[in-house]
Amino acid sequence: PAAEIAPGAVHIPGWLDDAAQRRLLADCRQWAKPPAGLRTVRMPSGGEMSVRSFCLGWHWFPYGYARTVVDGDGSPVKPFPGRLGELARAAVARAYGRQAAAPEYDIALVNFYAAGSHMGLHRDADEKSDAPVVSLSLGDTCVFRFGHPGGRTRPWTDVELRSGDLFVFGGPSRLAYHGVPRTRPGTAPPGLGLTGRLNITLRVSGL
Ligand code: MD3
Ligand code: FE
Repeated sequence: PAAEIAPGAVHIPGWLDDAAQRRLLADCRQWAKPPAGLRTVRMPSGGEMSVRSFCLGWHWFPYGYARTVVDGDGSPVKPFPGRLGELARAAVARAYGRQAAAPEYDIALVNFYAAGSHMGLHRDADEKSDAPVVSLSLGDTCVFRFGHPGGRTRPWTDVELRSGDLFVFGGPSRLAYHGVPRTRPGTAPPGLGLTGRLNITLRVSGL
């Protein structure tokens, strides 16, 4: 059953079936290869993120978007596949029902969480569009923390995200603080063949 965690933040457990999860994972394994493959993100402060990431369509770096891996191997970012655009539109329709204006999704940002990886509370404010962000989870279950737009303070809601879950963040939730305090290593579906967690976010750059 779908759950609205906050206005505009809709969680649909088990949206991707086993076959769709396996296909998305196989695609991610290809996209993660060099050039413009999976990399560690270094923050302006000098610290490194514990998750590793790659992008399609536009390359995210702290804090902006570029067409090349400006903070890595310098390669052009791989193209955004039309298939992921269709998946994003289907996800938004599933979460909100039919929408008036359907924007063109043009970014995939994929995060890999090995055991022990986490993501601190942050906002996604580098896109120049207020279109909803679509999140798809594969592999290990995680604890996802959803706060509010006012800062890294309580109240927040912790939700377990499992392999195949869809989460759509739009409207008043688009600029809310959120993060992943922990994953639960060893909880991935046995048939999937993934050690760790992958999160795929689909976004509209507005660029
Ligand atoms: C709420 N990723 O890539 S997905 C990120 O699981 C990110 O890897 C987390 O936060 C992950 O920026 C959380 C859920 C998510 C993604 C984007 C959002 C929630 C969001 C954008 C706005 C509001
Ligand atoms: Fe985020």
